[in-house]
Amino acid sequence: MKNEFKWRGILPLALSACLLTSLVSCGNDDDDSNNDTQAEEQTQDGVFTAVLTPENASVSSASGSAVMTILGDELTAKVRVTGAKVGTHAQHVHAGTRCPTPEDDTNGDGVVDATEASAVYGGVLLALDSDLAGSAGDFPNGMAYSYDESASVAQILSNLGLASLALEGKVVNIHGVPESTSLPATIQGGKAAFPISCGVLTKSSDTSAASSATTDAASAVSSAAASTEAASAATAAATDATAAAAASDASAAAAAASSAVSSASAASTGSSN
Ligand SMILES: [Cu+2]
Repeated sequence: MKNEFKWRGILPLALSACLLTSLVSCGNDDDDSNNDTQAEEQTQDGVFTAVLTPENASVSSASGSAVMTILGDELTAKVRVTGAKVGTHAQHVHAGTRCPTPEDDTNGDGVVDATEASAVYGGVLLALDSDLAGSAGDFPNGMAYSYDESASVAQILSNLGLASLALEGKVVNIHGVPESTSLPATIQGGKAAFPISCGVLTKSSDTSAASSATTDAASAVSSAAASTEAASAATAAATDATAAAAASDASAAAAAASSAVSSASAASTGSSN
């Protein structure tokens, strides 16, 4: 990545070739494509959710959800997957704007392989691994998993050489079937990168309510900090509010935030007696 960046001023043609290359490869953690259109986008605060539905339904029944929240400098990414096959599942935010369909099986072998899929969902924007801010982490594995990581937006931008992180409309894709999976010999891109589940990130319409609820809960925590008991009650409620906000459920977040405020004040009252 750093090398690609260094080349930018010197060898624009070489960079174009790199981008073209990264567009048709996937499942590799270091395969971060950043393109110039990114520079024109702005980092968007908010909650972005994708419903993950099976790709290559003859092979995969993997489904789930991805919820990505940007609040100030923090990006939180939560992915839930069930129905996958055993093994490691590379998962990324891709730069494209739609998920592959059976019509994208350009070689007609009955599946949309990693190479065919990359032509649709684009290169890797962000690897959802255990090192969300960098590219040295591990991907989740198993037939069902919950992934939950957060990182500094500034650090992500710096590490990936991006000007902004604009998630709305981008694609979340889950990869990977075991080598034992029976697939046509004509597939390209390998089984580890084979696309199994996909969804497009849409911005929750109610994020302002959700994020202000989270802010309310956070301020309840700080105002209750004088009392240990109050602080722990408020922290628990604030966690609920944050979780609800991340799930883009503004009313649940607001309810949890108000419960944070009331449990904080109740506990303060209790502890001052
Ligand atoms: Cu990917």
